[in-house]
Amino acid sequence: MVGQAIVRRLQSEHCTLVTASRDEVDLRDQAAVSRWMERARPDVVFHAAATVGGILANSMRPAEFLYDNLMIGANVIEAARRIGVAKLVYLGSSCIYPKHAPQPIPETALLTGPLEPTNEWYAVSKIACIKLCKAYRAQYGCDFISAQPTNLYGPGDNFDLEGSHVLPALLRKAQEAARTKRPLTVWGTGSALREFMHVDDLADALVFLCRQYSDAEIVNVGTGEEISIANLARLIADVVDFTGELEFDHSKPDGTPRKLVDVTRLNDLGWRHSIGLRAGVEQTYRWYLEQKSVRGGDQATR
Ligand code: GFB
Repeated sequence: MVGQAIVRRLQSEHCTLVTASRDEVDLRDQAAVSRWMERARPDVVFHAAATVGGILANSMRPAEFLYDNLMIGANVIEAARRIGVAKLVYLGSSCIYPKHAPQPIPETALLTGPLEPTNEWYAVSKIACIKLCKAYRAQYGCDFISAQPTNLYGPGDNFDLEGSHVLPALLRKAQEAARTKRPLTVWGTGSALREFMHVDDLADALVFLCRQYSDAEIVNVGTGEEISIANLARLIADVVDFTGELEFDHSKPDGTPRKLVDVTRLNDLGWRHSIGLRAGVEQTYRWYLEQKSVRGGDQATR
């Protein structure tokens, strides 16, 4: 999802795009990454690739989330240094911050307290690679920067109910509930607060940072606006035209109670998001329905 959005955004820039698809190169394989980097010799790298998933996938596949993301990050960062990449933009995540960080979360909250247990494996891999960028800047003078996006959504998202994040999951479940006239099941209590950003806004922010920012300090990328999961479910029900009951499944975890990033640093640099949540959800829902009709049934949902 993020890689495709960056490609869309860069199409209006004066540059030659080189992408590394999953079929082309396994980023966990150091030799394969080195070979690819030597051949492609990019000037700039946007490092968005990762093994990702929602709260359940994180809890059920801790080894993959830690190992894959450590390897992917270290391989790409080291190969970029070796061929002398002029700029690398590494994507972390808002889950790098402590579970009980002050809200909105400033960049300075990193490593000031224990992590949220449901995503600590993913968070540790992201923190390690953020530190790698910082260390490469200090020791080798590499202009490698690191952005921390908040919860993302948009076209290209994963709609698989086991592995996905909340927003695509609720879009799919609401659509199915409307069709079958059954209740919409929402995991947890609905009280957890989250911040959602459209992936096209993220891509725009990354291109902005790539141009404007060269510093060891990390930068949060978000909207500065939050919503409870219950209200997100209501908004999605409205977009999908689902008028039935919401059911809260208390056997599923809420995860971190609140996760709103402080975007002062990014705003002060001169960037602000432009896609509102409702408009973004409507556009994503249209994309989902188109995919479903093109690919047929559940094929669209991976
Ligand atoms: O999006 P999500 O899976 O990830 O869940 P996190 C957000 C909230 O939505 C949690 C609730 O409180 C979930 O219990 N939720 C309600 C649901 N219904 C559903 C549903 O059907 N599916 C899902 N998935 N959630 C992620 C991390 O945490 O944040 C990732 O696990 C990543 O590693 C991402 O860092 C940014 O926001 O809790």
